[in-house]
Amino acid sequence: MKKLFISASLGSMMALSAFGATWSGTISDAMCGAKHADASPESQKCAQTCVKEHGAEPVFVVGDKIYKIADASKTKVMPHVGHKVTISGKLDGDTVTVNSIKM
Ligand SMILES: [Cu+2]
Repeated sequence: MKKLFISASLGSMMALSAFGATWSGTISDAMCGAKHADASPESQKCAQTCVKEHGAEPVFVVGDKIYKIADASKTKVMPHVGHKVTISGKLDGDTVTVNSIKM
């Protein structure tokens, strides 16, 4: 009976992660990566310059992990480059697909 319960809860956990998850982190740029995780005014300025003027890809920094942003989600993160945000979405390998993003 105990074994059955464990496999059932594991199954629902897996279903949940396939369905979506929420992370808190910082939108940075691929050139500077985790350097902008503090979201200080300098970091915000640099990340925005990197993305908008140097064409760096926006990335999502969570702790010491750096995730890519799915192509279809890039327009959603653009207004938040350099900001600390909470993203709800789906993780596929190291690429995040954004459902919703809030500061
Ligand atoms: Cu930068």
